[in-house]
Amino acid sequence: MHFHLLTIFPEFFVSPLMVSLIKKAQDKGIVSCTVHDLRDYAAGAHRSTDDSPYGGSQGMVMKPEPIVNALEQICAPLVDPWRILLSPQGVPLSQEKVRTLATKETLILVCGRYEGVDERVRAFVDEEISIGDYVLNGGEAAGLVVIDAVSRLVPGFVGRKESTEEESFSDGLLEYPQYTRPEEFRGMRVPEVLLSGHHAEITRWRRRQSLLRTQKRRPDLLAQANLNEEERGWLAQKSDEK
Ligand code: J9T
Repeated sequence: MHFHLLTIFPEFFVSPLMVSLIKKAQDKGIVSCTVHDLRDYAAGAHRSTDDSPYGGSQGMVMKPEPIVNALEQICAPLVDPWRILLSPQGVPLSQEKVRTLATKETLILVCGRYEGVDERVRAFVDEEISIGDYVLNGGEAAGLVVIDAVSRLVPGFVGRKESTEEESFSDGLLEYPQYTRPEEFRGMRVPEVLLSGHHAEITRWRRRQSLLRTQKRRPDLLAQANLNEEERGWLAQKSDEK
């Protein structure tokens, strides 16, 4: 999986991409991240990448030429690059979207600044993605979120297959509670079933905890989740008990 980031702040990406699993994945050669400075694609003595908005208002707007020049030059030698503009106006990022993005060979992530990019840039990208309903100073942090979420689905990125598959959202439910040593911490004990060694019971307990937690915290997710009749019945009974 190849990621290309287009930004006016290339330094932003130095340390986040140099630590932990994303660093290991790059060392292993299963992921590559290339950061492009938009200034390198800007014309004029000042190589400016932004300008004041037509019609007037506060702030600056990113000029179209540096972004489109960069997209054209970077994409020219690539096979089927998928170009994404990160913006609060985009399609919300979800695990399903992440899975689709992980099927691409190369993602080009255009990081805009808070005030916005010239509208005509949108004609040169394949899609626009938002990481949530809030505003950032720039698309850089959003670009990192996309890289983080997508790269962990690249085969070989996470050690064990289960660790990606079992976690929250992969089956549309929140994750069950996790515990490690000690058995008792500040008066709170680890649930007995987890100490029992009965694998079938542990699996059932975890599934039910996932169901309860999702019902309580994210009922919107539960409506979409893949539950069987028995699970739906059990949950209905649980909420009647309250
Ligand atoms: C400037 O970019 C943003 O503010 C942004 C990008 C992607 N998702 C968001 N929610 C915000």
